Amino acid sequence: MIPYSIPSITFDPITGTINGVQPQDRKLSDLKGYFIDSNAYNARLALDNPVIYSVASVEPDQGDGQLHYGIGVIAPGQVGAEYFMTKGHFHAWRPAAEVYIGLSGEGFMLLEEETTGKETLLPLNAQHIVYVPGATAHRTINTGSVPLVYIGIYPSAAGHDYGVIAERNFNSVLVNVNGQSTLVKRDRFSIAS
Ligand code: PAN
Ligand code: ZN
Repeated sequence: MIPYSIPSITFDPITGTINGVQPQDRKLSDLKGYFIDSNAYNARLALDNPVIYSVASVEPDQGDGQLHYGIGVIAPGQVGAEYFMTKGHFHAWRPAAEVYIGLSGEGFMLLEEETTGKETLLPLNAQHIVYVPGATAHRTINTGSVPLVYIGIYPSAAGHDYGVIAERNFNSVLVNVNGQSTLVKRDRFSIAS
């Protein structure tokens, strides 16, 4: 017998579209306060309000043992020297880990452990896997010239805690310095650099 009640899901690894799933867009205006160069942010917003990233989420079920997943698409671009990126978050249920798999494009994941503040920057390109441990803030960053597309798979109970990062942001920023992706401590970054 074929279990028809479990749907077959298809996606496009280049556009990040999941058939039948409406993505949620995050526009530049939704990211107020996240980019370090507020002058560059305001100047860009005065021109237009592009979609910085979108996420198509699939939540098949809730409860113990269940998983949710989402395909993220981050547009290429910068605000000042800082690459387009996600807001980043902790999971509301701190022990919840997550697996990210790069599908297309070029970028990085910035991880920051909550208790130690330890930072890790890992490439997230096609065929890269990044394991995000529990209690670790995670942000995805597009350093390439085409959309960065990835899938994240996490416990259904994980939830999103955006508050801590919205308040204090990550300790470091990933910026383009003479064409090189460079991680700089937030408090040492100067706009002229
Ligand atoms: C991902 C993220 C996605 C968007 O599905 O939600 O990359 O990033 P923000 O949620 O930080 O805006 C995930 O990590 N879920 O847990
Ligand atoms: Zn997450």
